[in-house]
Amino acid sequence: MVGSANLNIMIKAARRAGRALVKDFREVENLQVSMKGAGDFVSRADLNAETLIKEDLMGARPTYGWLGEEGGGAEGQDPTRRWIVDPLDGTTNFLHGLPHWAVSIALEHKGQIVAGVVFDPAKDEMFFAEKGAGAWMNESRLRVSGRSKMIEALFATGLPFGGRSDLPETLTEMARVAPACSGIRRWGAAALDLAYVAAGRYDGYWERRLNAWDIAAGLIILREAGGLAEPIEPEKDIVADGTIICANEALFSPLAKLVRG
Ligand code: 2AM
Ligand code: CA
Ligand code: CA
Ligand code: CA
Repeated sequence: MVGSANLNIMIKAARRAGRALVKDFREVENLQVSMKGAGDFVSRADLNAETLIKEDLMGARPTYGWLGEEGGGAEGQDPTRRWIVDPLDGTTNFLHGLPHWAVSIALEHKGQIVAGVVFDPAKDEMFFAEKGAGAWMNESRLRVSGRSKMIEALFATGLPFGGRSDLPETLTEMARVAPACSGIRRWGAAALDLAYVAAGRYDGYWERRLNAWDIAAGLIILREAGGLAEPIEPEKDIVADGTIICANEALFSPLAKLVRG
């Protein structure tokens, strides 16, 4: 697919940050790590990757606003456009030497996500989408799975990490979903969970307490691949509420019903 200029800027930025992250990942034991809160780690790799991405994106589009996990937010001269960036989604995996983490970059226009890139450098998988142009992984078009039987479905979720009060809710949801499906995975990188539903690897995914930078890019990739997504409480907004249930068309309702209880 031939992407827009902005998409190409995003892909280039994700690749550059990805190269830096791969170097840090090879020597992860030497990384400086600090704690932002209970169970919430940040390393020099997260910070360095965000600096590189910001340099590329703000260098190319200096009037856009910015929201990054590590750098906070800033309104731009153009208040209608904003980059939403998680420089390293899956920091805990990264710090444990598990090759399951990604760079997540989204572009928002007038409150809507119009483009998203989720890059997994360890597997060289570049997931991307633009509004109305479909979703892709490297050269392949993405499509959510065609499975329609709950008992054959593989779902993903995220378990609340240290210090979060919503662990009981997620455990209760898992207790309802697990007996009805063929398995639940919990890999700890929300952006990849969404990209994997888009790619038909998982049939669905749900999680609570996510931030805009965890889901903005993955969400447009999922929707452009034909996936359905709603917040856990249907009248809310996914990004604002930070909760999500998503799946292919056939499995969305049965999964949502079990998650919502
Ligand atoms: P992160 O690695 O960028 O922090 C896993 O279910 C999701 O939750 C990931 O997207 C992960 O993103 C995020 N996450 C894990 N621990 C977190 C924490 N302590 N605070 C905020 N988000 C966290
Ligand atoms: Ca983090
Ligand atoms: Ca994240
Ligand atoms: Ca992060």
